[in-house]
Amino acid sequence: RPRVLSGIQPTAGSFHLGNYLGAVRQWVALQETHDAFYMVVDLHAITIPQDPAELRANTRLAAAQLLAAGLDPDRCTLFIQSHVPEHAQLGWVMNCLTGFGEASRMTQFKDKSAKQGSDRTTVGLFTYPVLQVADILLYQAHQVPVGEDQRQHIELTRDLATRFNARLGETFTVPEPYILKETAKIYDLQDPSIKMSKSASTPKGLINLLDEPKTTAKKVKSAVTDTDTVIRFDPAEKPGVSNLLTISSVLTGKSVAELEKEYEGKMYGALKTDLAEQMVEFVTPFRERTQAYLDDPETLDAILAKGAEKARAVAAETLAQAYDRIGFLPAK
Ligand code: AQP
Repeated sequence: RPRVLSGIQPTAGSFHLGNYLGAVRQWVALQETHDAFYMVVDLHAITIPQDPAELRANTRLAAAQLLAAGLDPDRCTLFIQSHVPEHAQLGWVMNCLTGFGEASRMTQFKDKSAKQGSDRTTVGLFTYPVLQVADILLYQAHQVPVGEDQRQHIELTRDLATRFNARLGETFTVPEPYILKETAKIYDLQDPSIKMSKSASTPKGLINLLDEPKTTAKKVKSAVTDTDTVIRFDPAEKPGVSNLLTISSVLTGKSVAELEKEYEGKMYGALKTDLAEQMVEFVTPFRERTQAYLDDPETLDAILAKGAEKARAVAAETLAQAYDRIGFLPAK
């Protein structure tokens, strides 16, 4: 079985619809066909300041949401990044292999640091893509299911794996991004020119999966469309409507072409009302399942402990091989 690896941040509150459609949904599907490793990336979360109690709670919350979304601990390995110390260890190695200019070209860092200002931007945020390289290479992943915003980081991973292999001998699998075209980028409901994102979206433009279903329905109904009336998939001319069609297509399992046909001659309100209903149908059981995992932290922690053990076995083997190639003297 080919292997996949991906991660998600333990965000305060809730995953958003972009996280789910762009990444987590694919994770659920891939556990059937791949040897799948998925993690909550708490090491990445501390690139910005975190309250310790909240970070702990958000880490459990993220794991609970992943299980609620359909990850099955019998079919995949689900773990917390900091439970596997090899991530930080290989992360350092990768830092020493990365050019400063190369890291400086990462557009996510440029965007985020420009917003935060240099005094509030940590060196950790700067090297976070390099830690991500280590995350992926430790598991010899063939594919990395992510949204479009992560493509550049997967490219960096390929470059560093190739560089290490060329200098020190074949060690790492060079991974491919796994990005589904249709859902690679879900857009903000209020400003469909930007991606839906926890840091850039306005509250009304961001669908949090754990919001009250009523709030979700309201946000969908007040989504920005355009002054035309035709329901047609045309991301350049009609980004708002196209975004709604994409979301509805995934939630109903109908193709966008089928939906276009269904809404022929109908107004935007019809699409929004239906989508609001589809969203409520999706988030209601998702919320309940998440809560059930949160109500039983012992079971949740046991799943994560088992996941960490499985992950560590793989990560330790890769790290030992990398350390050997580098020339580190083995501890006796
Ligand atoms: N709008 C999106 N469309 C498609 N995929 C998306 N992803 C994020 N936003 C979209 C994908 O979700 C996965 C997890 O990303 P993350 O851990 O970076 O989660 P996040 O920090 O909550 O994502 P944000 O909202 O994008 O954070 P900020 O605003 O801090 O940048 C990834 O695979 C990502 O591609």
